[in-house]
Amino acid sequence: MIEKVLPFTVIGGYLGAGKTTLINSLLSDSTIGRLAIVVNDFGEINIDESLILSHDGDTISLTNGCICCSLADGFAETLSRIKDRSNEVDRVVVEVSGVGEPRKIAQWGHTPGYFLDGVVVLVDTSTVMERSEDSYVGETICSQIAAADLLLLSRCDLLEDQEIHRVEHWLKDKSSAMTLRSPISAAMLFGLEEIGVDKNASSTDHVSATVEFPLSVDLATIGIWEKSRPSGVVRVKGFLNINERAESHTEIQMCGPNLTMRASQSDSPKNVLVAIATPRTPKASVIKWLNLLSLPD
Ligand SMILES: Nc1nc2c(ncn2[C@@H]2O[C@H](COP(=O)(O)OP(=O)(O)OP(=O)(O)O)[C@@H](O)[C@H]2O)c(=O)[nH]1
Ligand SMILES: [Mg+2]
Repeated sequence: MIEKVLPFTVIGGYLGAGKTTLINSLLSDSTIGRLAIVVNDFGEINIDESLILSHDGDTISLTNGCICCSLADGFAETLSRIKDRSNEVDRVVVEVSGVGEPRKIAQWGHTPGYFLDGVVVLVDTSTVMERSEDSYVGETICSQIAAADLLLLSRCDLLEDQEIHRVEHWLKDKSSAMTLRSPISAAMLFGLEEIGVDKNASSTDHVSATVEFPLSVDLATIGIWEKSRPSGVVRVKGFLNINERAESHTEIQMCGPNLTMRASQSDSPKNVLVAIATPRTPKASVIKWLNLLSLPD
């Protein structure tokens, strides 16, 4: 039997940037499966009492199948407890302390039984440029930003478009990660809908393209394809038969700039990739890019 491996997503960002707000929105989204949320302290998340099924010391079980775990006993112990319940959970999401280093926490995503799905860093659009120059906290903020695979801009609702553009432009110098404005759908954040499910069910404005591949693909072709990703593409997920990995069907995950490949645990025999791009990305460019994988050498 193949051991279940849980995706591990890190949510970082400076104090008050919006990490818990994002996590609360994930907990109320029924489309993304059963989450194990890891937080320093339960006080940080605002769990609706009526959703609590049971509270057992360091774990709260919710009626929607999600669990919340406090880090009271440290990461090793908490991840071991979640692994014991891996049949009840589909993914792990960790909120990093506002002054913590997301990249360090991301290392726990390499614990056996888990794989690192990505580091999402919340950025308070209204203060980040000013705070980044603060002699006390500037370094922390810049290093959090540099650790991101995906940057999520919060408080855009309070700002003019021009100010948001200014921050987006500024971030380009600090990080090569994709930048999106919050709120985004949970499906978007996690690489979304399973293959075969209604592809229009994800965020309305984002561009989604699906391509099936009749033949298996070389690793060298994947290397070239990865480097030519159109800038709007933020997420790719799916399955491929890869010549050099002929022993198994391979699951492909791309979150921001990171490409991950691992043996598929799905029964799906399809070779198919779904790519999601930011609004206004020409769909044709996304399809053309996916099709690079089926070009002859
Ligand atoms: N207007 C607005 N308020 C937001 C947004 N995101 C978060 N907030 C508010 O900002 C405050 C802090 O948000 P949290 O989600 O608790 O921030 P956090 O990053 O978890 O904070 P710490 O855990 O203390 O580091 C709360 O009052 C939120 O309601 C946003 O996009 N727009
Ligand atoms: Mg918080």
